[in-house]
Amino acid sequence: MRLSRYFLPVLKENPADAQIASHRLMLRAGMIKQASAGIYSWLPLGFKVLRRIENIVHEEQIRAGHIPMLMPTLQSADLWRESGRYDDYGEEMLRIKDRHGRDMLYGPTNEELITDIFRSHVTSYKELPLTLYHIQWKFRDEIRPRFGVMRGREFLMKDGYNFDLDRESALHAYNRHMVSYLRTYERMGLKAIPMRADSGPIGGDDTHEFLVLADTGESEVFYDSAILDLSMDGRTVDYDNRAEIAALVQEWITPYARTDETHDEAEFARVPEERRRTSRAIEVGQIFYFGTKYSEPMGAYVVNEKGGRVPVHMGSHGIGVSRLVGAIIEASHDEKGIIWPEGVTPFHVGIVNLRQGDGECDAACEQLYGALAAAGLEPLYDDREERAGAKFATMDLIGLPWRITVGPRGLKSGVVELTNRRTGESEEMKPEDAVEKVKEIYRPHQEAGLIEPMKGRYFHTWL
Ligand code: 5CA
Repeated sequence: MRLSRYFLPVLKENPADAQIASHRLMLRAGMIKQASAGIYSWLPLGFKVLRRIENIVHEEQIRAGHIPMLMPTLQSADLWRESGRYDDYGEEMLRIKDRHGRDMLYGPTNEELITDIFRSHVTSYKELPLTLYHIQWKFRDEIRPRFGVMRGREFLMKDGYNFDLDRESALHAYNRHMVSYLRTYERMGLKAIPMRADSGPIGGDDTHEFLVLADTGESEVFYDSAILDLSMDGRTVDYDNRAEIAALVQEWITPYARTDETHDEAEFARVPEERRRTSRAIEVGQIFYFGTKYSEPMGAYVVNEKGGRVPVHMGSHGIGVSRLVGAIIEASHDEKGIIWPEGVTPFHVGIVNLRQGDGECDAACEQLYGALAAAGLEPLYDDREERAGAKFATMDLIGLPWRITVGPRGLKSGVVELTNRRTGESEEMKPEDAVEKVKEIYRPHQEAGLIEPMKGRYFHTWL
């Protein structure tokens, strides 16, 4: 993309209403614009990051054997009356009447809708296990929407639902979700810690939240610092191997890690003192096993091997897709702006032309641009007639992890400069070496995907 043809409405001043770094930086970097309280338009740069995050979520869900689909945002109240949640859900649910006076609602979550789909089509144990998921906008009429996309009223969530014949198989689905989530967050450059949590209005006994440590987080957490040493390290896993998946989960849930709702002082005291930590944290996902809470009242039964009719065991599993954009920024920024992890960056590398209009500089930039695009990468070329300082400030603000600077002085000795946004370190090298180096940096990210690297397309296709 050439910046001269893009829409990147950066703000020079700090917006007055933004209290935390991610909100401030998303507004300043032209990623979002508030439409009304807790509701945002995603401008091109923000939309790109959102799509990158979605893609990683899709890839890791599909890898785990879960099946993508799409359910609507508006739901009929009747289904919620069947589960008994229409009255329970309270003020957070946005209730709407259509022209015929029928009660509708903007879905805050989808347990009822998916259970209805399941019961309409699945009747036998032979069709199990089954996990369906979608990534769709949700609405919760939060009393205090704040911190930008972090606590929105309209927000994008991945929600997945497993249907299993018995508790054991449903717990394997729970474990599969935990492992796929750990891989997902790691690919986004995040350390998200699974913590025993409280189930709230979703219900059920087994639930873990995934938390990213950050001073501005809304949750209070208590943990054993040993958990920070754990990593999936890109490990490949066999999702059908119950023992292997259970062992991985065990590894992650053994160190003490809880939110304030389930925190137990006596147990925490058994963690060696030097490893006891308390912190604020951002909840970026939650998984639940709730057995037959929805299948029984809604009649989602299957015939089992012995010919009996049994309610299916279910769980639901959510990732805060739009919240993740803010959470990643909270975890990765400095005073100059955002620092995108390579896995989610909106553009892979910035190209800064220090003397636009100079024949040699322009040609060198065009060549870099073409070579990077041919490698399946997306460069953002700042080809505007602007001062060098302004170009650097924009690149720093929008946080691309790598920048190639092209200037007349360097070109005289045949070099450009490759700069790392995180460390600020720069290295001079031949343009073709800079291309090779950037290709090498992104190779593991391209290979981590199930899908072909983008070849000038805006979206990956998953299906
Ligand atoms: N049905 C279950 C799982 S599918 C569910 O709704 N879980 S949840 O309530 O925990 O939401 C899942 C994730 O959505 C949360 O972990 C959080 O990251 C995100 N989320 C929840 N509320 C908001 C909000 N108001 N703004 C942005 N993200 C939110």
